[in-house]
Amino acid sequence: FLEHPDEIWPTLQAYWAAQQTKKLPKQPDLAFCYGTLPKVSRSFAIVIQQLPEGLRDAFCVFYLVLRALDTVEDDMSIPIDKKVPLLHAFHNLSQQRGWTTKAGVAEYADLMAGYPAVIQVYLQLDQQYCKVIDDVCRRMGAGMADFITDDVITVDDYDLYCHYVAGLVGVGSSQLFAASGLESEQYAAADELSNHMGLFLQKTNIIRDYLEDIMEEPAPRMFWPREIWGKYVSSLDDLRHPQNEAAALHCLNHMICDALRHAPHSLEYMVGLRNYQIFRFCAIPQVMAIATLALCYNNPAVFRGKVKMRRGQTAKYMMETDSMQTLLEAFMDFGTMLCKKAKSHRIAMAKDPTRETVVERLG
Ligand code: RWZ
Repeated sequence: FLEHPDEIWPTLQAYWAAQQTKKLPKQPDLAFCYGTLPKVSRSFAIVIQQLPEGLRDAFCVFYLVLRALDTVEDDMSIPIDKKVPLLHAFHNLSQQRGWTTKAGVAEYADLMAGYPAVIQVYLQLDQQYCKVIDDVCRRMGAGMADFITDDVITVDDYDLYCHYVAGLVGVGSSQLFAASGLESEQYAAADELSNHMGLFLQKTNIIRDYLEDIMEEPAPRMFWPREIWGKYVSSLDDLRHPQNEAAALHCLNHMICDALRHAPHSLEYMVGLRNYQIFRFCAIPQVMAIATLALCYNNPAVFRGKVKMRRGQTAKYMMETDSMQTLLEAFMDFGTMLCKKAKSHRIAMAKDPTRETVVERLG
C-alpha cells in the first residue's frame, strides 16, 4: 500500500460505502442525516463518523445545519431582499418542526428538501449542544448577511468573512468538545485559537478554489482581498490570464503566506487535546490543508483548474494522522516542501515579495 498508495483508494471507498449502509440508524430522521452527510461532504463524513458516540449526532446535525445555511447564502436565484432576512432568521427556523425552504441544486437541494429530519434530530439533542448550534448559526447568518452587500476588500475584511463562515465553526466545535466533558473546560473559552483552526482551512479552500469561484455563473464569487491582489494585478480576473503568470504566482504565494499565519496557532490548539477521536477529527483536516498549500505554492495550475492531492496521498495522511507525533511529522514534511519551493532561486522567484516571509513563517 505504501508503495502504491493510489491502489488503496477504491478499496477504501467501497469499504466506507458498505459501512455507511450497514451502520445507517433505524430511526428515519437520524438515517436521513447520516445518509446525507457523505453526499454533501466527502471528507467530513469520515471524520464525523469516527467521533465518540456522545458527540457524533451533535456534529452531524451541526454540519448539516451550517451546510444548509451555506446553501441559502450560495443560491443566487434567491433575491437579496428575501435572502438577508432568511439568513438572519435561519437559526430560529431551524428549530421549527417541519420547516423547509427551496434552495441549492443536486445534493444540496436534497438536503433542503429533507431538512425537517435535521430539525427533528436537532430538537432531540442535549440542551447544551442545542445552545451552541443555535448561537453559531445565529452569528454566522448575521455575518453572511453583512457580506452580501459588502465586498471583501482589506485583509481585515477577509479575516472577518472567514471568521463568520469558518472561525465560528471552530468556536462552536470547541464548545461542543468542552460540553461533552471529553476535553478540558478551557476549550469552551478558547475562541481565538479555535478561530485560527477554522481560518486555516477556509483560506486554503479559498486559495485552491480561485478558478471555480471566479467562473461561477451567473456572477463570479470573489473572496481574495483587493488589498493583496491589488499589489499584483488591476482586476482579480487578470490572474487567470497566462500573460500575467508571473504576477499571478506572486499573488498566489502572498495569499499562501497569509494563510500560513494561522498554522502555529492551529498546532497550539491541537497540542491541548486529550481525546484520540477528537484529536483526529481536528488534525486530519489541518494536515490536508497544509498539504494543499504546499501543492498550490507557486503552482500555475491553480489558475487553470482544480489542484487536487493524489487520492492515495489523502488516504495515507487520513490513516497516519493519529498522534501529535505524526501530526508534527506531516507539518514538517509539507513545511519543508514549502520552504524548498520558496528558496529555489529562479529569476522570477527572486522578485517574489513574500518569499522571505514564507521561509520565516515556516521556521
Ligand atoms: C465541520 C462541524 C459546512 C461544520 C459550513 C462545517 C459551511 C462554508 C465554509 C459547517 C472546514 C470547509 C467545512 C471551513 C468549516 N460554510 N466552509 C463542521 C459548514 C472548512 C469546515 C468547510 C468551513 C467550511
